[in-house]
Amino acid sequence: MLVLRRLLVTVCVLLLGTSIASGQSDGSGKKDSVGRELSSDELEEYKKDFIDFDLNADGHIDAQEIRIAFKNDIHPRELYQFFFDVDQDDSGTVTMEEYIDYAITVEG
Ligand SMILES: [Ca+2]
Repeated sequence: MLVLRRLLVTVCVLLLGTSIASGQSDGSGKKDSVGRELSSDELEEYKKDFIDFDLNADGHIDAQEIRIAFKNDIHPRELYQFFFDVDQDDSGTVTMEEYIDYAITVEG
């Protein structure tokens, strides 16, 4: 009985997820706890995050800026992994767009 309940819940979540993902977006960015639609609050938060990292405010986060932000308390492998995950065009730096895309997948 419990398993069935859990399955049903899972199916409901999946259905909700797909209908939101494939559903027509009205572009208003309405907040939904299940959906991946980004609220403007979240977007602002990610933007602020990005700006905190982007020390010289050139619109790109580079490895040096991340090292400084983490006060050198980041393993080179972690740094490499971060860029591997986030730097979609392999430019060696992270743009705000790339950062937000990444933040959405991690948080969602
Ligand atoms: Ca920068």
